[in-house]
Amino acid sequence: MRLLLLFAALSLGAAVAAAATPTRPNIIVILSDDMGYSDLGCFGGEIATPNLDALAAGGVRFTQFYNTARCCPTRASLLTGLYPHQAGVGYMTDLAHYSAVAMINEWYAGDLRPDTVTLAEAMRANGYRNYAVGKWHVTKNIEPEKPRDNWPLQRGFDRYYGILPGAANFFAPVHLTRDNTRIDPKTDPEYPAKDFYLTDAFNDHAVKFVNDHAKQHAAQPFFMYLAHTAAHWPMHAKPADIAKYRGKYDGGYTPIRQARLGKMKRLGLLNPEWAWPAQVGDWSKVENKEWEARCMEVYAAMVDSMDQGIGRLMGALRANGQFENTLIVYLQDNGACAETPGRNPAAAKAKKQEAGNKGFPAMPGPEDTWIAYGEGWANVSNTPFRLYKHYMHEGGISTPLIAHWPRGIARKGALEGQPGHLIDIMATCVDLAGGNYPSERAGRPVQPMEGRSLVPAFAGQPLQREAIFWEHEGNRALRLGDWKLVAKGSGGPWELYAIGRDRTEMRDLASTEPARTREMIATWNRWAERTHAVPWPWKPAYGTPTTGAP
Ligand SMILES: [Ca+2]
Repeated sequence: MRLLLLFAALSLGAAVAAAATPTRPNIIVILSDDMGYSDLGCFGGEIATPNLDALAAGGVRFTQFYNTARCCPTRASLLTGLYPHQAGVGYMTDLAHYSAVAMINEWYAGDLRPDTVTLAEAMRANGYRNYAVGKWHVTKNIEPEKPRDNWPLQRGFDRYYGILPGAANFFAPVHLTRDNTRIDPKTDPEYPAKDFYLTDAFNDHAVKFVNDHAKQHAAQPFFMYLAHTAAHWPMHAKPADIAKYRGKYDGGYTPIRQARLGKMKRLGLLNPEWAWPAQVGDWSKVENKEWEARCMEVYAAMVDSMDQGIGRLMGALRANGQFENTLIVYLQDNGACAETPGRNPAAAKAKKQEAGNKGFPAMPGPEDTWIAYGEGWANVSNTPFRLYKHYMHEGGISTPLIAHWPRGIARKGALEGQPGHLIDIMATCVDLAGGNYPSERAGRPVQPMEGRSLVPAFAGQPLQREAIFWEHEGNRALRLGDWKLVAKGSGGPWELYAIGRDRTEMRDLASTEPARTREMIATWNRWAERTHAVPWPWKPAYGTPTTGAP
């Protein structure tokens, strides 16, 4: 059976290669930031995303694709094809995040390890030219006087335009970098935008790199990594985009969530067996409803703007005759974000004194605000799942994945239900590029990639996978077939869900399936030791029982 499946996969790859001119596709991986599972129109949302919806209609949507629930580990995992701890980013890159924990070993050091190969380095080994645009966030050395060995150009990319840390002011980013040079968006002669907006700048540079490539390197296929900061806080958007959503969210959380549930049902994204938790947040008790509704208006505008720019990128590919043979993969780096910047009046006041920020209750949107959209809207964004960014429950780790490639994907508009993970992107790219995965980097052996090529799944063929694993901040999980083991907090008890019929994680079966639970815990323990997730810096130490999750 395995041989037959392997043969089927190889035949598919060969058929794809034979049909293509040039034989290998360009590949563009688009990653967005801090968005929920049902924000896109093609996943049930009310936000206008016609371009991503068109990619979905012409390609395949993976409905059970997973990230690592947080910015840094997701990027480290995506870029290396490894679990984040193996890549050296067991937690975050930003040193401020480590103030509460002991940084105990090299696997939590917060910089890509030298014994890892990035997507660009692997694609270069296959003859591709490589472009990176957007948020990097896989090195702690973001200042120009620091070592640049983990900046994009030193990790295989030929061109780069973006920000090196994890968040930025969309109108005036302070860490904007072109190739190896820090630049000021207000005085950049190469991109003299009158009304600078970061999402536009990213999409415009993606278009520029595609056009330049067509002029200068047409004989070579390209790989592009386009990592948007939309829709990560601060809620910053252009007035015309915000105006499109004015009044749309005045009814609060529940009507929008109900509308999403209805649309998801129609799209075939909800299993009728699932129950779902009650809405988080009571609109009747929201004090400043106009402010709260504006948060979501701005969030929607940020996503809308990103989609508009992706449309311009699609247009550039079409104009260059590249659209048919470019694989575009879209996914999100973690679930919706319930973090609280700008939502606490006292903290906002301190921020105002520190940085001239108007803070609460200034209306979100403009440059001089720094506000997150909050837990109520995050819960709506993640409809129908529980919890958020940071957590290993489905609201933290679930992402839409759209794969669009006219010449290589025939199942237009299909939903693909096989689970997949970020680690699979490396395996997929290497598979399509020619199969070369470097065994050494700078004379040192590199860790082999962990993932599985998604190419068979593009055609509905099975992936040869046993399990997928997670750990972040002591939150942890294991997905094995239709079962999921998950825990919240470093001392939190393990929960077990029959994820096929309960993806919303409403019925914990750990006590009724003790043997299965024990076996899955043992499997997770073996993975955690092999990939260096343990020993971990969290308290309590792993395995120490507590009376409740922190
Ligand atoms: Ca993120």
